[in-house]
Order: sequence, then C-alpha cells, then structure tokens
Amino acid sequence: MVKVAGDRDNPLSGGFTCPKGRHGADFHNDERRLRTAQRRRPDGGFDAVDVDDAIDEIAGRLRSIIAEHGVEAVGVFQGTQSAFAAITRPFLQAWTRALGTHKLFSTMTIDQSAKWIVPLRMGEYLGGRQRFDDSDVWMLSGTNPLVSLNAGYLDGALVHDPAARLRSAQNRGLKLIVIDPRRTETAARADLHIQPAPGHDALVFAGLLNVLFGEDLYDAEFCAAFVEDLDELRALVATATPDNVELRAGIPAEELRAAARIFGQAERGMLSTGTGVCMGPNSNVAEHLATCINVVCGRYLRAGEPTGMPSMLQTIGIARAEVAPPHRTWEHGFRSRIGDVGLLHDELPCGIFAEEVLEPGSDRVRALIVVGANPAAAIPDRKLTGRALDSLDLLVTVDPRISETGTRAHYIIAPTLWFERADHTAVLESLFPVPYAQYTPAVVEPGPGVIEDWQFLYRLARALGLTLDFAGRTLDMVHEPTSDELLDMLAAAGRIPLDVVQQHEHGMKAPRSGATVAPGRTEATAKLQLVPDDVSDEYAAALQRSALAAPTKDYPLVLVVRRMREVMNSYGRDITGLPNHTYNPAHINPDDMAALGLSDLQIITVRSPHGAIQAVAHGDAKVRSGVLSMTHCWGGPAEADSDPTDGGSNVNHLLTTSTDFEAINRMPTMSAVRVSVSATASEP
Ligand SMILES: Nc1nc2c(c(=O)[nH]1)N[C@H]1C(S)=C(S)[C@@H](COP(=O)(O)OP(=O)(O)OC[C@H]3O[C@@H](n4cnc5c(=O)[nH]c(N)nc54)[C@H](O)[C@@H]3O)O[C@H]1N2
Ligand SMILES: Nc1nc2c(c(=O)[nH]1)N[C@H]1C(S)=C(S)[C@@H](COP(=O)(O)OP(=O)(O)OC[C@H]3O[C@@H](n4cnc5c(=O)[nH]c(N)nc54)[C@H](O)[C@@H]3O)O[C@H]1N2
Ligand SMILES: [Mo]
Repeated sequence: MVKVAGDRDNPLSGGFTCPKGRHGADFHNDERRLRTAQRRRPDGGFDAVDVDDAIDEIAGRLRSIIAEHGVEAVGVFQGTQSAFAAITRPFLQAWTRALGTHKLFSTMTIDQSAKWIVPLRMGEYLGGRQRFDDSDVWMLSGTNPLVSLNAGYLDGALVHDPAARLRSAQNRGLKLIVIDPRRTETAARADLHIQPAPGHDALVFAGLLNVLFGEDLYDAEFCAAFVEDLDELRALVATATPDNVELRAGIPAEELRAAARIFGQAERGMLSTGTGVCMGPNSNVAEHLATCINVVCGRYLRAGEPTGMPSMLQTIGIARAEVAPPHRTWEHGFRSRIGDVGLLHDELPCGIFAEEVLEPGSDRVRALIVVGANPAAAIPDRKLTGRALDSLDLLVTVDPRISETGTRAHYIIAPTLWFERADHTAVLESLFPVPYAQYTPAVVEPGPGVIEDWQFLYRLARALGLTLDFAGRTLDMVHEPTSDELLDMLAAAGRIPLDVVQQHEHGMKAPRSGATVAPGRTEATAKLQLVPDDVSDEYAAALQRSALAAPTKDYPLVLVVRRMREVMNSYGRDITGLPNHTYNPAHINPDDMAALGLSDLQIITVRSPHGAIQAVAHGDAKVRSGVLSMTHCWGGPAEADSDPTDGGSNVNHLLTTSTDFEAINRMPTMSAVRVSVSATASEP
C-alpha cells in the first residue's frame, strides 16, 4: 500500500476523510503490525506460530477448561474495532450464543450504555427521532462531533464532514447549542455555548426542563398522547431553578434560560449527548433527563411523516406512532455472582470484569477471548484490570498489534486490516444522514499468516464442535464460507439487493423509501414513564453526589474526558506522523497553571483518591478553570507508566470500579473526577 485518499466521487463523503483514515497505509505497513499468529514463551516473548496450529491449541485448552469448570468459565470481550467490520460483531455474538456462556463484555459499558438503559426504563416511542437536516435547533452536551465524529443515532446528525454539514445547516438557520466545560471545536461554532463545571449534567438537564415547564415551552399534545407521568416530572424538577443550577454547575442562570428558550421555541431538533454526560457521575439519570427534554418537546416523528430510516442493506422495522413499554432486561434471567448484576443487552458490564476473573467461584472467568479490544488500557482501575488479565489460565487476543492486553496474552491472532477484507456498510446505516450503501472488495492481499476476525471464530467453533447460527441461518460447519457469502447473508433482508449496491463502485445513495410513520395500533396502549421510582431515587442521589464533583482544597481540579483527533482510543498512538505529540497532554487553564505555580510543558503528578500518574502540563485557555482535560488509553503496558513524555500516561490509574459506579450497568465515574496536580520533583 502506498497511499490512501478520499474519494471525491463518493456521494456521501464527497472525499472527506479523517487523519487516521488518511494514514491507513501506515497502519498496514507498520513494522509492528503482526503478520502471523503469536504464541507466548515462558520468558514472556512471543514466537510466530501457524494460525491453524494456534487455533487447535487454543481449542484444546478451552476444552479442558470447559470440561472442568463449564462454559461460564469462558469470557468474551469485544471492543471498538470489532464494530468496524460488518461481519465481526454479529459473528462474535453468534459464537458466544453457540458456546452458551453469559460472560460477554463489551466496551459499551465503559462508554454510553446509559443510552441502552433509558428506553428500557422509560419505554420507547417508535416513530423515530426528528432528523438533523430539517431541524431548526440542535443541542449537544458532552460531545464534540467535529473531532469524534460521534453523533446521534437514526437522526442523521454530524458524522461525515461534520464541519461542512454544520456550516450549511447554520446557513439555512439552524441554531446550535453546546454544553461543554471546554470550548471545543464544536462549541466554537455554537450560537450558544454553555460552559458548566463538570459533573452536574443531571441538574443542568433538570434546570432546562424547569424552564421549559415554567415558560410553557413544551409540547402538551405529544405528552398527552404518549406520556404517563408528566406531572411527576414537573414536580421532580421543581427545585432545579436556573438560580439553583447556577449555584451548583456554575453557569449563569440567564444562559440556562436562553438555552431552554432557543430549544423550546424551535419547531424541530433534538438534544444529543456523548461521553461527557455518559461517563460522568449520575450518568444514567442524566441521560434519562436528556431524553425527557426530547420527549417533553415532542421531538419525534408523528404518524404520516416520512420515516427517518435510511435503510438500504438492512431493513429497520416499521416506524409507528406508539410506545413500546419498558423492558428491564437486567431484572430477569442470568445474574452474576458479583454484585448480583443482571444482563444488559445480553452483556455483563466491564465494571465487574476484574472481579469476574479474580473472585473465587465455580463460574469464575478463567479463559478470555478478546476481539478488537484493549481492556488492559481501556478499563478503569488499571492495576486491578491488569491483575485480572494476568491471572487468566488462557488469554487470546485477536489484534494486529501486541497491545497492552496482548503482552499478557498466551496467543495473539493476526487479523486482516481495512483494505485486506471485503466489507459493506450495513451496520453503519443507522448513522448515515441519507440512505447510502457501499460494498468494497479487498484491495490488497493479506499475507498467508493473516486471517479475518470471523475466520478465527469460525475455526475455533468448528474445533470445539459448535454450530453457529449467523444472520438467521445455520452455517455449514464443514465447508468454511467466504466473507462475500457472509456479507450476502447480512444484507439478505435489505431494501436494496447487495448486487445492485455492488454495481456502484463509489457508493450508492438512494431516495428515501417513501415509507411514512404508521399510526399507533389501538392495542398499543403503553405510555412513556418519565419518572420510575429508581430514576427519582437516582435524581435525589445526584443532587447529593454532584457536590462530590466540585473541587476541594485537596483536589483543586476535576479530570474530564476528551478525544484526540489523530488517535482512536489506543490505536494509532505510535504511528509516525499521526499524533501531534508522543504523549497525551494534560490540558489545564492557564490561570490554574499560574495559581498552582506550574509552567507549560512541565512534568506534573496528577493524583486522585485512587491513584497517581505523571503527565505533561499544557496551558489551554479553552478549558474552563478548575478542569483538567486529558485523553485515555495512552501509557505503556506496565502497571506504572514509565515516561510521560514518550508514550504518555493512562488516566485509568486514577479511576476505580470499586466505588463511584452507577446501578444496573456498573458504569464507573470516568469523567468529572477530583484530582490534585503538583510539579514532579525529579525526572522519571
Ligand atoms: N478522533 C477520535 N474519534 C473518536 C474516538 C477517538 O478516540 N478519537 N473515539 C470514538 C469513541 S470510542 C467514542 S465513544 C466517541 C466519543 O465521542 P464524544 O462523546 O463526542 O467524545 P469527546 O469528543 O471526548 O466529547 C466529550 C466531551 O464531553 C465534554 N465533557 C467532559 N465532562 C463533561 C461534563 O461533565 N458535562 C458535559 N456536558 N460535558 C463534559 C468534554 O470536554 C468533551 O468535549 O468518539 C469516537 N470517535
Ligand atoms: N479513562 C477513560 N477510559 C476509557 C475512555 C475514556 O474516555 N476515559 N473511553 C472508553 C471508550 S468510549 C471506549 S470505546 C474504550 C475503548 O476500548 P477498546 O475498544 O478496548 O480500545 P481500542 O483502543 O479501541 O482497541 C482496539 C484494539 O483493536 C485492535 N484492532 C485494530 N484493528 C483491528 C481489526 O481489524 N481487528 C481486530 N481484531 N483488532 C483490531 C487495536 O490494535 C487495539 O488493540 O475505552 C474506554 N476507556
Ligand atoms: Mo467508545
């Protein structure tokens, strides 16, 4: 591979690429990229091994673990990069189902799984969300899509070329409101930027609701039709007056009122959140109240409106103007012996991962298969996570690199990368602004030691005597399918046949289906429950707990999350010419730097109640005073990171999974965490 460039003839992207994509060739050609499977030696080094021999050996060790301890002793961990090939995620789920273990973990439970919990507790309006393209307001809280390309779901918000799309929306009159303690790239373009102290989102959203109710800026008709308990919500937020919010969250009461007025007076447009909200303290109730704002303002499609579904290779169910009732999956079925935690979307939360491995018990996790993830870097309480990974009888990673997790693995399987595999866009459709699909064949040959993520799982299943059900079919476990056959199966129920999409080399845009939101059925009488008992308890707790996010004398700053444009979590840190630094800077407001006696580029020690790291201080006026903004997943493989200037530091040393977590998803508090900062006495 020589070069990667955007495709100007692509009807969706118009050639927009991100820096990581443009460096695609460097990821492929990197000398550290694995080109064959690896087996660990007793001395900790690795030997190349034939991939099918590795799979046989892994199967042998799994068989004896299962014979002695049962299938629950086998865990599966899927990460972010398992979501970037259409086949991998559903294949991994098929594999886990076939084995029968409940020990499935994914990074969603250290990400935005509050978004899973809200509809399961509130119920869900099935007409669909209003869409970005015909909205006159959009409110973003705790998300910076201009860098993260993180956006709403099924609302066509800012994924591709977000700066240009935002500009054209603002040119046609859209008002953008951003709530973020940092003046982000997105906030800099906002019509109104509210810069709160971190960790008070539940209260800020309650304050917005308070004004929406107080000034009659809500959609009474939508609420009468679809909401069960509007008065309870009104009562819940009664004390969240703009003046009270100002006291806690440090935003002028007038700004909160202005935001509520701009949002409430607009006709269309949604509030959408990101990791800043979903990783903070009280994240589940905060996300719940964010959704309440959309509900109360009726920002959903009504019967007769064109559906928002951009379906092409997938068919997303019928949109109806009715409510699906709450469905608290975690209250039924399998329960973990750790904390009596139940399943959320068939997963156990990362917050109990280490204990699932370390705590004695007959179904303790002893073997772990990790696909497209780097849990050693990604899960809070790095020391505990490391100890758990080190104590496994069998750890296998499927990863093109020897990651922090990989250094601890017994086997590493070398997978194909983006340009070495056929793929299509079915799994991404819900993020697209318009119906769009693309199929791309592999453009370079993978080497002989490299296989597809799914091939590892298929061959391992075959060696274990398992039969896989994938995309509604039972796979032939004798003759290995091809990727193209599997991609076909995934697209079989689509609106547009895959072979039609395949004729469009640059990608295919299609008109919307013409389907409209169907009227609600008479038998569908469920209504949205905005204030179930546990939500109201969590709100009361949030009012108490949000005080914990305030700086104190011992901990004068508050650590918050951020993304780095040139890196995808832990992936890309060491690609030459990609990130701007060889470390992850600690961004601090210059006034705080001066008050703490720190200078730019000084090595500092950042301490939380749970741990300490060293970091490089960067004065940054975009960060609100009192805030330390630092990205995650940097730092070396060791428990204590060695050189803060070369490799950076892992903020998960500062976080814990043992206290400060949410109910249901065990989401640890990963943002708005109190820290202290001091000059590091000597060079590390
Ligand atoms: N370039 C790049 N893109 C990525 C990633 C990456 O690593 N690099 N990671 C991907 C992944 S895995 C994810 S999950 C998404 C995440 O995507 P986003 O959620 O958009 O992530 P961020 O860009 O970090 O935006 C979070 C924002 O929350 C703000 N914030 C911090 N604390 C608070 C608070 O208490 N309240 C409020 N309201 N805001 C707060 C931060 O200042 C920050 O600007 O990004 C994806 N995209
Ligand atoms: N403190 C703190 N911790 C965080 C966060 C935070 O904001 N703050 N963010 C959290 C979030 S939102 C997330 S999503 C997680 C991220 O957690 P993970 O998903 O565990 O981390 P990544 O670095 O995205 O891991 C991707 C791994 O996949 C490998 N990989 C790349 N391409 C492929 C491929 O094609 N196939 C396979 N099999 N592997 C591949 C990479 O080498 C890398 O090791 O981190 C979480 N941790
Ligand atoms: Mo994420």
